Amino acid sequence: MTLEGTHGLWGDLHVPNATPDQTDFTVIGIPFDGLASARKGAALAPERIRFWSRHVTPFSEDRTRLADLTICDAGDIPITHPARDFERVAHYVANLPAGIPILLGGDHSVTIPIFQGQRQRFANQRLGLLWVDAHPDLCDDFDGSRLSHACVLRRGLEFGIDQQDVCLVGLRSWEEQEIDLIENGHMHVYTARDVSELGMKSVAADVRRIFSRCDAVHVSLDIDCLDPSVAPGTGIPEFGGLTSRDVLTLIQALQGLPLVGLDVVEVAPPLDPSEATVFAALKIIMEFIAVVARSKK
Ligand SMILES: [Mn+2]
Repeated sequence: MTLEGTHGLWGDLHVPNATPDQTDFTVIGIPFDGLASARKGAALAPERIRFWSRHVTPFSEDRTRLADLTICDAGDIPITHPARDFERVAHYVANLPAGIPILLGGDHSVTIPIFQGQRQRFANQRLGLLWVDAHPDLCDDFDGSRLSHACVLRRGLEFGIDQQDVCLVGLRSWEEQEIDLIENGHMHVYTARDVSELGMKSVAADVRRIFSRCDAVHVSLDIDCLDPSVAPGTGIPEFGGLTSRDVLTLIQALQGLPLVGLDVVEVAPPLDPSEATVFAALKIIMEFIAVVARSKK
């Protein structure tokens, strides 16, 4: 193993000098953690995930060959002034061509403009949202900010994502201002304890059924959905989380659905010297790519 990597960028899937209209996926890093409420570090995730992407193989765990698919790694969109620069992210996402964006946070606030962009990109279509997270991020305002990483899904609903087309999986932590929407709203909620008691196969089958009526499905995955014993490198680790197998089962169950995007957020490399959290994110991304590869066959 050399320091440069055993493979090229993204396990050899990256095509140098390609543009997003020429590839199956577009990778975009958003290295920003200015709206994380507790521990920071997620701004360093895109660089570390890309670095280790040279050490993953172009196969999924079930030996799906990924080499037929292509990635354009479009680099990073820097955020210095969120109110202004989030507009750039939303505009970029809204105007992407047909391929599937894979967005690397950053704290979860970067998903606010991603939702905005996806809502515009699939205007007049039924856009489903799979939210995999320890937290629902449904606060209207947090620490004086409406762009906080605790307000992400609330903003997404305001952009016009229908509550009935939202599935939340892995939840286990709540703020007072979120309780009413969780208990009296119309979203589909599967807590981490539900997953433990029902089994992820059963939960994933529900999720598939709910999204089967959607025209497009975006996946937003906060790495803190995982139990901190397997992914400690995140701002707010929450005890009692999903297993790594749970998350893979959920991702793999998405096969055949009209997937239109993935964001992976809240990976904070400085908080996990083992970098297992970075590798968890990479595995999730590569298995997501494999789902698309199998759907194309
Ligand atoms: Mn979270």
